[in-house]
Amino acid sequence: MKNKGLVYLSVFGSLALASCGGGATEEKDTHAEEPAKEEKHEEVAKVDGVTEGDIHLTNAEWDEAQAIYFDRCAGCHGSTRKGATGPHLLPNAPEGNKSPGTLMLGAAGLKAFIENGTPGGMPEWKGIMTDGEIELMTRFLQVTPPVVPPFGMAEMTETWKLIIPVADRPTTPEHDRNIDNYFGVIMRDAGKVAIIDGDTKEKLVVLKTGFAVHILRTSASGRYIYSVGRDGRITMIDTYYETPKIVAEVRGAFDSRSVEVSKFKGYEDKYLVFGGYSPAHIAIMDAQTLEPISVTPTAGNACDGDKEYIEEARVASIVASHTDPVWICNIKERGMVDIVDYTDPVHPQITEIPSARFLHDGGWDASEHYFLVAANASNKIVVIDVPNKKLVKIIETGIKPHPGRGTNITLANGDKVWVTSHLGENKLSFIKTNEGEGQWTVVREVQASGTGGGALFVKSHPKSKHLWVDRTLNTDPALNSSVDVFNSATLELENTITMPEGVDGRMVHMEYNKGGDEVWISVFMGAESALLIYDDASLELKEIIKGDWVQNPTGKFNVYNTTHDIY
Ligand code: DHE
Repeated sequence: MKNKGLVYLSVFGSLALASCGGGATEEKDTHAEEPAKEEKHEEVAKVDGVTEGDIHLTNAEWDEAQAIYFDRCAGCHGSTRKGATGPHLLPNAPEGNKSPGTLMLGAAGLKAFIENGTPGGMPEWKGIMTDGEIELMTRFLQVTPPVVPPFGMAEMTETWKLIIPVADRPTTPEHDRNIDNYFGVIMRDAGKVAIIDGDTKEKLVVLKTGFAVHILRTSASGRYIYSVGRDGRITMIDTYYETPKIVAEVRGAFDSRSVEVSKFKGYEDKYLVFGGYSPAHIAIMDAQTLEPISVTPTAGNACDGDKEYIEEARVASIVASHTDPVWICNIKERGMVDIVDYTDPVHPQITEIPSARFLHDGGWDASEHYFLVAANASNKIVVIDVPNKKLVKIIETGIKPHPGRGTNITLANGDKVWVTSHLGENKLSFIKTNEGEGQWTVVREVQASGTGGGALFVKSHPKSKHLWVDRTLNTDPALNSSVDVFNSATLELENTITMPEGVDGRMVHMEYNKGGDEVWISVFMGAESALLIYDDASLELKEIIKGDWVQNPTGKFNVYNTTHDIY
């Protein structure tokens, strides 16, 4: 085998570094760091590929396979292929691990898994990946995986770029628009974020923000929008400008999914927290400039007391408390809920609460006192009492709960419930959150249309009488291209919203406007991307936002609702 370490840099080094710190602000801007990328490729060109036994990949194939793995597989199988919610993909099974090594599966076995998926939740990649890409992955997965190079404070600080210092930014908005009703919309595959005025539906700007942006969060004041993507890059957008601008960037890791800010009184717009997938760590930055302040690795023992030490303990969802100066960071593989006190951001005090393995996504109950998070591969929802830093309960709900941030509604009998959908089965579970009989139990279960799971997100609003549920990952095209709308008091299905003419793809992720009377839905993974805007009372389609710039939109985040955790 030849020099894989060097080649490894081409994805975990240049791909993200080239996209970070270049000061790219407007769509047409180019990245000042392109030469760095070329330098790395020159370095890579010196070696002649990777050979192990009978398996050979050229340099170009190795780079392509890493990029495909990073994009399609790392989320479930881990950046180092040691396994996460999905099994390991190492040539030989580690001792005691029941999943066979990839060499034992061979090219034919791997091809069958990749093409057909598994009942356990692995998608079918045939039709999404080409036959050539699938064949390439069968070779890549049979050779030793690359090693993650170090990425700590020094590397992070090197990528930090303060594009517009605080003193040079406007002190008041340069416009009369209603920032509270701005929407940040992610164009995942284009690596861009669009800022749309929710009142007028005008696109204000489309900004280059990095590879496969995953989520957006807003500062406590609502002024700044932060994006984070699969290249670990955080981009900070200032909405005070007439045309919103990128004012700072930094890369927090090679791969990530989450970012949040300090929201407690006295700490508004002060600190930002970043969750690394690879390397797995919690990084704290200055929320005004993105200057790195500290980094804390998250490796450690698993929650269930079996003394298993987990190196790749990725940081999944993060929420900010409104009642205490803390963030709640969910350490996926270890099943630990970390309550991070940011009063001393250089040495943050972390209280670890053991819960259940494979923590993923979650959100607040209506009181913003309890945080509920899915331990998706354990089929559980974990409830945390945040001010008291205590585990309240672990609740079995169904196969692979996937709530997004969940949503809070009030049932006809007065029960306040937090809702989760499921990826693995057709079930919505309603967990009672207010005091009284049945608190922290599933008090209702309801099925959406058709059969099978594939639901990713649920959404309602305190002013709404509706609960919206997507089915994005269901294999039935009729279901993945529609959204069910339930009466939020009776839980009767009121309507199934189907794809309007001239739009094609899957429906994903609902977001309300500030007033709570409009719902925005993304259409992606099809021939004609769009944003659909529905009237929440009549369920009529109000507007379709389309155009060359609308490219595979995924998450949308209303400034007011995101700042105040309204869902
Ligand atoms: Fe997500 C939230 C991780 C696939 C769209 N996603 C999250 C969060 C995590 C996560 C940890 C919670 C962040 C928070 O609240 O701080 N997502 C992952 C994965 O690891 C996974 C399974 C595979 C991967 O490689 O990324 C994955 N996610 C997807 C998708 O395929 C989606 C539909 C499109 C995409 O971006 O690739 C997708 N995830 C989203 C969205 C949110 C999200 C829109 C934010 C929901 C919200 O309302 O807050």
